Amino acid sequence: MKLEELKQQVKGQLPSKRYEHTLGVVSTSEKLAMQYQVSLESAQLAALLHDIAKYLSNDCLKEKLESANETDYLKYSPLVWHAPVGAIIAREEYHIENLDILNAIKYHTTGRPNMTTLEKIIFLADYIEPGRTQPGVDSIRELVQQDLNMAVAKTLADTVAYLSQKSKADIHPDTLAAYEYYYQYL
Ligand code: DGI
Ligand code: FE
Ligand code: FE
Repeated sequence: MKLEELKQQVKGQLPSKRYEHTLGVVSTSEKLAMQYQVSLESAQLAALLHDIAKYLSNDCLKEKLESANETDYLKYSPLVWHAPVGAIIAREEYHIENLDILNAIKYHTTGRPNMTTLEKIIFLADYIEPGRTQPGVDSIRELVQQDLNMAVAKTLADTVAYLSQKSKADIHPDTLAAYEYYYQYL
């Protein structure tokens, strides 16, 4: 399928605000892919599909996780569920077979230790796309130009700090493991 066709399909699946966010993630990922020599097409596909499951009900997300034997996610916050389910839908409904693209979608919310360059790009682009306004985002926008690992480390540090102040018990183990792994680059 051509990228333009896929864009129209995704546009039909998402509310307009979320589609705008998605286009922001696509353009940010494209720049980073060129800068860090990753396949442009992989970056575009992963970015376009990363939040495809964002508006499914928790019941529907739960069902998808159960049928894919990914029930560990059910022990943790539903806010994270759309990421692994997005990867399931990308494979089943959009026929994406490339494991790097599928993992970039799966881990876009939590991150994980030792990410591939594509995984880091999608994780960061989601956090810094032009529509984002959270505190500290500008310093990550600058860091990303210099050092991808340091930018990932700072993003995880900010996310863990934000989540700890909200509800400490609710941080996904992948987020914590990623934070511990990338801490070395801070
Ligand atoms: O889907 P987006 O809004 O574009 O962004 P996202 O997929 O990065 O994350 C959505 C929400 O998930 C955001 O409010 C932060 C939260 N989040 C990220 N990591 C964790 C988390 N929430 C919990 N409970 N645990 C996490 O580890
Ligand atoms: Fe998301
Ligand atoms: Fe997103």
